[in-house]
Amino acid sequence: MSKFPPRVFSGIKPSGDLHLGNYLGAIRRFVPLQKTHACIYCVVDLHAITVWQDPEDLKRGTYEIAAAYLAAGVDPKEHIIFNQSQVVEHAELAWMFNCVVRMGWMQRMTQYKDKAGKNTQNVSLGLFAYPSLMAADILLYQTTHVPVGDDQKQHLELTRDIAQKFNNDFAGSISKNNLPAEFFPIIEPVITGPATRILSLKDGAKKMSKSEQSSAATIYMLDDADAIAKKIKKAKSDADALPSEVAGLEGRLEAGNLVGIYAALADISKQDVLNEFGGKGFGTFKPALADLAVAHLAPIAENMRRYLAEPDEIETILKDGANRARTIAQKTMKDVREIIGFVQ
Ligand code: AQP
Repeated sequence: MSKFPPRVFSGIKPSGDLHLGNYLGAIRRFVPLQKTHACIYCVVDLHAITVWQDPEDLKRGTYEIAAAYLAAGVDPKEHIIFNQSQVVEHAELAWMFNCVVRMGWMQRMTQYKDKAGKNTQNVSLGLFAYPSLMAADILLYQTTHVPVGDDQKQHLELTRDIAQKFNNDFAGSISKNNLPAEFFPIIEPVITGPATRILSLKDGAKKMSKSEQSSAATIYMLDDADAIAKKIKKAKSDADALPSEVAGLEGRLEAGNLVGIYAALADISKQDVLNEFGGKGFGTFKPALADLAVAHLAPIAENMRRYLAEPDEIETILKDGANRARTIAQKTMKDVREIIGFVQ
């Protein structure tokens, strides 16, 4: 068992409008973890600027993500909600990790390859170094568990490698400073449930994403009931009835996606969904999914709008969260500077 107290860290970047994938893959799963773990939920604005962000949109996105955390049920008093740029230690530790991580490790990151595409000479250095910053976000708080969607799995594996390499590279200094040999924890990814990868409603080969251009492909958290129902009814599907066993969804990406969304919203398994809808066509299933999605998401959107109408309240919550996060971060960084050999 890990000697570290159970602590959760996760974040979402304000790089566009928050969508159902962010909600089901991450935010929805943040809430129950509050019962068993000390949780730190961050708006990772330093990550957002790895691609160009209009300053006004960046601010708006930051409020929106904080509002979504609150509306979904994260308790900012018992736990911590803050935006990353208010705790400068994230950037400091990321620099140190840039000097630990190897180029070859970073070059293998598929998210970088996908985002850079053929444009590798013209994307920011920050986009390439993104996984070091993510490792710093997590390890700064000696986090043990990280709930994320499936697309972040490779970055979490890299975080484990960075922690391991740091612990090994500095083993002598860690011991000389009377610190535990496992200075940084080897984190556990929490990638569970039926909705770890929500797909575009228009193309099952792509994940639902903030940077998707087609709004018909994406359910946004602030969509109204009408828009949600329309998008689900027009979502790409196929001509066959739903199977009665999960194995029957193999190779039917769009059908599997819609069944996964239903399961996640109803908090049941995909098999439970098929027990109810197996043998039925999309003419029956889509309206039922639309009703469920509206019933679940509309109250959250309403709650988000209430928070968004009070930006001062959000700012107070973020500032208070940042103050508490900083206290933990400063303690870690004091030890890290000592371990590395910086005079302080
Ligand atoms: N489609 C998805 N299905 C399930 N989980 C998802 N997540 C993102 N998309 C899906 C999870 O949401 C959390 C926050 O993601 P992020 O904001 O850090 O960046 P991302 O994964 O790159 O998300 P986007 O929406 O696709 O943003 P852009 O287009 O700006 O890159 C993470 O836990 C992620 O796994």
